Amino acid sequence: MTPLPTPLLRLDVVSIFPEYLSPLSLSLVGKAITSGLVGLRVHDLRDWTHDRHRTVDDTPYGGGAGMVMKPEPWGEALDDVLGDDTADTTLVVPTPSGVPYTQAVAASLATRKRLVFACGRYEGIDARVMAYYRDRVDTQEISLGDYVLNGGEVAALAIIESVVRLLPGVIGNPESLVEESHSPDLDGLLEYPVFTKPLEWRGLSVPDVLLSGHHAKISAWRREQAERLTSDRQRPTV
Ligand code: 6GU
Repeated sequence: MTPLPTPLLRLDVVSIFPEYLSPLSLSLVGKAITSGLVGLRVHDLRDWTHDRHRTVDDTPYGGGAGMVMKPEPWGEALDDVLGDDTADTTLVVPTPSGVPYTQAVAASLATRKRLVFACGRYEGIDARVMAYYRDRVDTQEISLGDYVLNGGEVAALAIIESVVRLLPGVIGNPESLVEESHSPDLDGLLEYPVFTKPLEWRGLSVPDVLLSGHHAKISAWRREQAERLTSDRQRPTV
């Protein structure tokens, strides 16, 4: 693999747990980074604090349980990390109150030059931080789904993996992006079940049609399986 002079996509992640992002050095994403296709920098938010305890949180105005992330470290961190040129940059803020994440959102993020992830913890980041940056850079608050994680790091990992695999040159055979669940080519259908050798395993056989060599029949069977699965899982189609 020859390193590219400039990466296709630059990623910055700001977190109080930079080690949480270490899986990004593995597998396809890791390869995309070491090959130079993707640039990754992980930053510790506490590097932008100025007190002895490196404080990033405080109690919420109005009361209530939990702590809120202070705006000042975030402001200093994001000013530094974003820099002056925010063209083609998206600030991604993972939060359970964000817009639902879908393959279409992944595809649109994959067209950007730069993604900066602001990973909050506790009860969230002081809302003025998002209000401030929304006016200055494309900002997307994104939720992975209707459940609560302890912070944005796991969501950032999921978003980064789903975006990076869409970049040209990351997946060996780009055909495999076409016929997968949630790909636009499948009209919202989930992927059909797949089989490999051996022909019989623990008394279970591979469906005969897949051995027939009859491509039209195989396509029809796969479509029917995908439709049944999508309806069984109560998933919408396009
Ligand atoms: Cl993006 N962040 C957090 N903290 N929790 C979540 C989430 C994101 N998506 C679902 N739950």
